[in-house]
Amino acid sequence: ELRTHYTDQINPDNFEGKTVTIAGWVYEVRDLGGICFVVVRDREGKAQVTLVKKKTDVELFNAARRLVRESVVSVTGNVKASDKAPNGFEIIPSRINLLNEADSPLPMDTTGKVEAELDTRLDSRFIDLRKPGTNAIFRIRHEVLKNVRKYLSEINFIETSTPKVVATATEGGTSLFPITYFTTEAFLNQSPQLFKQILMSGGMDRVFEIGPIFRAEEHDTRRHLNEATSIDIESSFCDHFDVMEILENMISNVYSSVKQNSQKQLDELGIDLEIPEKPFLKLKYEEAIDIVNQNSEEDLVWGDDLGTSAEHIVGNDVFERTGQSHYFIIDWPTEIKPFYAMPYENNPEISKSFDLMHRTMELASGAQRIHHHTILRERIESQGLNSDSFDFYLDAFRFGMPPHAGWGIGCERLLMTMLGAENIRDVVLFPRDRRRLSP
Ligand code: ATP
Ligand code: AMO
Repeated sequence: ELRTHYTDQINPDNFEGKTVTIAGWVYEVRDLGGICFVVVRDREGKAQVTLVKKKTDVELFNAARRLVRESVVSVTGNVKASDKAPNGFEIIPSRINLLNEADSPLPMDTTGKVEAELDTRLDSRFIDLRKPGTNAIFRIRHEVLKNVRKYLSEINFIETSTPKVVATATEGGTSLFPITYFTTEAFLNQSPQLFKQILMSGGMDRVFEIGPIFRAEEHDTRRHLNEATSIDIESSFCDHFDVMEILENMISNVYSSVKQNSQKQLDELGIDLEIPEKPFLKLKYEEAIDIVNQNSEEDLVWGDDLGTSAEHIVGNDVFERTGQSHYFIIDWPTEIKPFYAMPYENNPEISKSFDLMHRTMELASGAQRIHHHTILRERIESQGLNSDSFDFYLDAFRFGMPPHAGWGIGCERLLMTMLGAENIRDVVLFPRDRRRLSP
């Protein structure tokens, strides 16, 4: 057997004198002549293996002191309580099985003594992931997604998967990645938008999807990826306020679960997670514009999009007033939202749309959707798109489409804001950006 326990399952109280086998990487070898310490690291932590020369078989002792850092080993031995050892115990080995020796020097340090540049870390992600802090981020990501699934399933959402190779664009503003699909041109999907709406016509009522989205964003920023993971929902017989409530409940729920179940990882990252207070502030677009104009040199007029610096001004203003990072901007001008956003019946200049913000960054956007076929076709045309190429989508609106609403939230942005990461690439295993196509 290569492993009986993770290192964090062993404790001095219950394991004294017991034989265990741990498996992992050689974190450190300290050879003091008469005594040799080998620290083994696995996914959950570290354990010290102690060899006293006089009491150890010569071959075993020599094998231990010759171990190269980051080699893979399986170690069998007896647990002995020790105040001096980390976690209060050490393992006195009877066998050290070298499973795979690592080359040296390593592409980067794993002890945290030398902080590598993000680019170096991403180039050698396999080594970077061995650092407890990096490992913690992706353990928390798992916890986030696990709870997103749990929460949405509990309130009757059905998980779906829709195509990533598609024929049309949905989100104006960002561009598409064209690909060759046999003999035709196709694109990588920017959003499951059209498909999740079609599913409403199919009577699936409430669906969610967690999947990749692709955006040919030209700008190289701390918060844009070219391949991101989107958490999307669509819900029938709902308006935008109903789905905003689902969104804030989901976020609050996810924060609570992470705080409850990932305390070890949060400690590792030095994070004291604050659960956002519900309900989130709902700021009207026109109020946001006023805040920008009152607090800066900018002179925005109704209909302008909020750029990066405007988002900063509004986010900071909201934070100063409420102490909260999360807030909605609602009632956006119809013209600057995608074609599918529903205009208010009594004021069609404004749409039933919203963005969820976190301080200075957009976290999610959503809307109640247009469910009338003719109005939708007109909106597509008025945005300069050819509605014929949307027939596969528009057909679903002709034969019984219920009123519906939904949103999409970027998983990486959710994680980034939760963990206070400086760069979105920190929370992606293998980020895709303008310069990075491998690993
Ligand atoms: P969308 O999904 O609507 O394209 P986004 O999620 O990219 O928006 P943000 O990241 O919040 O939105 O950015 C807000 C606005 O600022 C967007 O219009 C975006 O295109 C623009 N923007 C973001 N980064 C830059 C940049 N480095 N230079 C210029 N414009 C930028
Ligand atoms: P939107 O275009 O705002 O809306 O995208 C939804 C959310 O996805 C995330 N996101 C990104 N994250 C990292 N890098 C990117 N390049 C990137 N682009 C988007 C953001 C963003 O808020 N169809 C609508 C959603 C809906 O209405 O249901 C849509 O795609 O967190």
